[in-house]
Amino acid sequence: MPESKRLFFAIELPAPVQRKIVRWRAEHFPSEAGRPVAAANLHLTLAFLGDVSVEKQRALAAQAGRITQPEFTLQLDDAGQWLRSRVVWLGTRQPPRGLLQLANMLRAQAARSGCHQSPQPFHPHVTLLRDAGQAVAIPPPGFQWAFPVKEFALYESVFARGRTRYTPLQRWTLGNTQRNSDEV
Ligand code: 3AM
Repeated sequence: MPESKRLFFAIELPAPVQRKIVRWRAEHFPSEAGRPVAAANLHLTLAFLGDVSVEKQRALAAQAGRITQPEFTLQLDDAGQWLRSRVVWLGTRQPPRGLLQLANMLRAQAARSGCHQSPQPFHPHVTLLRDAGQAVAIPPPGFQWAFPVKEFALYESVFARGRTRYTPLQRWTLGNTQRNSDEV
């Protein structure tokens, strides 16, 4: 069988934000609320690709490299639970246009490359707890954690020894308007 990897595009969270999230989660959710996502795995998914061959990975990476999108600021100021997917999440009340455009482009490129895309609209979120099948009280986020997003990454998801680990394989810088201005 040809080698394939389970891949997705995502935004990495700065380590200090990951630490703040973990502290906030520990203060507000009992351990039975769900399975906490490890601090280093906290991310915001842009497009899920599924199991991808080496050739398709190369093609998707080449297409991602052609995206020219401005940087934006992401403000985590919302929280909620989706009972159907059994997750508790953090999100943003007003997703920046740059975030939505970036996700839409990556999702469209993935669909054109034959990666099945969910028909659900993109709901930017950072998953905090999985297997959260019982409704839990979601405290109003008493924070507005904002950070600049200057790049996005292609991640591999590996499940080994009972643990899932997300590893960034490749990164692309946002705000690369050089190419645009070259074309003018
Ligand atoms: O950002 P989150 O953690 O919600 O749920 C999985 C995770 O998203 C999602 O891809 C991210 C990295 O694993 N995911 C897993 N399987 C999926 C699927 N079949 C999926 N998203 C859509 N369809």
